[in-house]
Amino acid sequence: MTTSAELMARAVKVIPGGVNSPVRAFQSVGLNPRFIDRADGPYVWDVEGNRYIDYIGSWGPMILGHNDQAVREAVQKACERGMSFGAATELEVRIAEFICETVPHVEMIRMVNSGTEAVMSALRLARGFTGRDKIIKFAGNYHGHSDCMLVEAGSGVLTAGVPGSAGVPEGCAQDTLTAGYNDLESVKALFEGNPGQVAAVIVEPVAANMGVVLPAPGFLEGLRALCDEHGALLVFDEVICGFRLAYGGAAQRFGITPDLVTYGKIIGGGMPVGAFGGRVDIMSLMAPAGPVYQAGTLSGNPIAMTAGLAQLRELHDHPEHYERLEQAGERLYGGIERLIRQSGAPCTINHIGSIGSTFFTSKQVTDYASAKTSDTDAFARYFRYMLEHGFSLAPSQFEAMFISCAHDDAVLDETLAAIDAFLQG
Ligand code: KE4
Repeated sequence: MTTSAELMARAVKVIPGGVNSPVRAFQSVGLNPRFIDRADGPYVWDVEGNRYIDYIGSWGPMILGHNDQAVREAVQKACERGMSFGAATELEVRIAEFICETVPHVEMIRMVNSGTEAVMSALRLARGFTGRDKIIKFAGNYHGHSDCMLVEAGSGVLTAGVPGSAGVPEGCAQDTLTAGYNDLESVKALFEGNPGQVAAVIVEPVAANMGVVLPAPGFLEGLRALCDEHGALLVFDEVICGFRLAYGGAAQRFGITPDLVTYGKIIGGGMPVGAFGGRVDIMSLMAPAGPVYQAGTLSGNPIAMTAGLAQLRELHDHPEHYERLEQAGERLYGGIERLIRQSGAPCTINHIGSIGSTFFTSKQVTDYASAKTSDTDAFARYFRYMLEHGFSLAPSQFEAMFISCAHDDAVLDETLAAIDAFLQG
């Protein structure tokens, strides 16, 4: 039997940092990553055979639980008909029709292969539709790794962004403006400071990449009004929230209609799928129907579409799944809230539905600045304790916990008991 440590020693020789996505390297928690061998229901097993109750859920896609029978059997059957054709298929029509029929604000949709690709394409489309170049994003929001989204706030609120990664040209950063999450005044100032130049505002309607941070009352409504006032598009990045906070995502939960929406994760049922969609008058500008170019060899791949459609059908046809996710979220996150109060630990928790984050700070976390007051060393101690006791959490303070439909009350209560023991320790 090989061990995670042995695999990591081999991996770092042939894969940068030993992983295909940085957060998996466990760097912020100072541990060797666990290499996962298999998963089922609420559980994952590492290569040494250790079982964990899993709250990563592949970062969101596994909302039904790992190895869901309906999704697995549909994929197994689809594989017998061939893996990929590079040609139009009925499956792509069916999943697009299904989403357009069941998600009111999606009149047309284009499949891609990741959330990053969905966001990159949606922003190009917004620029093509409006003829404008600038994009407003929010500090602490993550929208994938396309150049114009790997940008940090400039020195002053009104200044252009600065590259947030090596390799991002100044030229890319200059058209990305950064506002404060839940700070409508900062958005107003950017619009007024860049009159007639803002193509779109892109927002995580519930932030989950600085840890979970909820929109303040009126924040999303304010963004909608500002975009309407200034002729910019409102883009909801629902890569995490989509089909999770409700079948219709945050847009449905908060009753706000975006002009464009981006999806990932759940829409693929565990396969690499992203998508962007929205108003037909905007989407119609996408090639080959219009002048905004975008393409993808494996976009709409039949196996991926099969997994996605099977998952979306299960979620849409059984609304009781969302009732369960709400109950489970209340049980777990409400339970953590109670344990924090009882222990007096310097922690706080934000949660909505089946996602939540425990912050190691006494401050209320309402934006990026308050999220950053968290004690990441304390989080790392918590993470290590939970891992050693059989719980797989996201290896970063600034990520979310994901509950699936497979997390029953016994699993949630076992989790609460472990957290209680940690907080009492
Ligand atoms: P992908 O390109 O990783 O499929 O999606 C990018 C993306 C876009 N928008 C939002 C709101 C996202 O959360 C993401 C990706 N989420 C991270 C987890 N915070 C993926 C995990 C990882 O990077 O490995």
